[in-house]
Amino acid sequence: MMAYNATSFLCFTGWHAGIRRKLVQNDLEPQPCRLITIAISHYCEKARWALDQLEIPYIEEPHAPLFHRLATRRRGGKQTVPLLVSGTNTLTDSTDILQYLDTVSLDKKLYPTEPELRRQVDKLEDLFDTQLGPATRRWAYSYLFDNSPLILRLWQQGASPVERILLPIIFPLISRLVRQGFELSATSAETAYNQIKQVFDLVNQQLADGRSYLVGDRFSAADLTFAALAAPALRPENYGPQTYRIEKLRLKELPQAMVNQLQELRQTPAGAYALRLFREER
Ligand SMILES: N[C@@H](CCC(=O)N[C@@H](CS)C(=O)NCC(=O)O)C(=O)O
Repeated sequence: MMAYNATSFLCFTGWHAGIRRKLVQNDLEPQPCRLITIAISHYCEKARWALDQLEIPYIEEPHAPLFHRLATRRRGGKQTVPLLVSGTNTLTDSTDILQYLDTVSLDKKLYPTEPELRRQVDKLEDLFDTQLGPATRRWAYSYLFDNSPLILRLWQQGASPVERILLPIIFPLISRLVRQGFELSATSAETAYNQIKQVFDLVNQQLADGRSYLVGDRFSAADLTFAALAAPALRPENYGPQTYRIEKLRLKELPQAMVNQLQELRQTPAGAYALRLFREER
């Protein structure tokens, strides 16, 4: 666990200094943030990366799919993860989480203060959240979903022993929900791949002038969101939690058509950019 610093202290909002003083006097330290996740989820990776980037201490609580809903409901959340609990605050969307963390972080920031740059970051983050994230997930599931043992293995990662044991029993139900929800079909991989390429093209254009980051001259929420949500189609090193291990699929376990598209995406300027961010900023 990372060292506590001024930033991390503020993550315990709305616990102001007076309350903390009382707690310390009583030998009680405030609790770090709690991040509820599905371990392999790329939206969860987005929130996790932000916490790591801002050096805010947190405890991750990973769940298997469907079981995560018990955890989010208990905290008054929605059906999706990530969900962040910080003091009396509960944040139920990755972008809300990043914005919240940015306000409590004193030294490091994910959003520029200059209004025009901030507008550009918000616009890109929204595009990646709404277009890229769903497309990379649908693309990956389209290729992998027929391989039930592999999907089961991925979904069991980080989950408690009880969830790991129960998951195979409810797996047929979840896989039906996922197939319907993401409209997986013989053509869905191709459709999703084209959507990914459209977003990559836009990022290629943005990077064409040789800039180091998507907006301004610093790493921002736009870069982080792009790299995290592109990850299922690039399979970068350094993806995932720092406090426990998740298994990385080897390319030889993946269907050849998937590997071919993945290699193509890796070779685009946008793909190479996301891989660089995972190497240098993650
Ligand atoms: N807009 C949400 C999307 C999060 C999302 O789609 N999470 C997925 C995991 S990748 C999820 O929780 N799916 C499980 C479910 O819907 O039950 C965010 O940015 O946090």
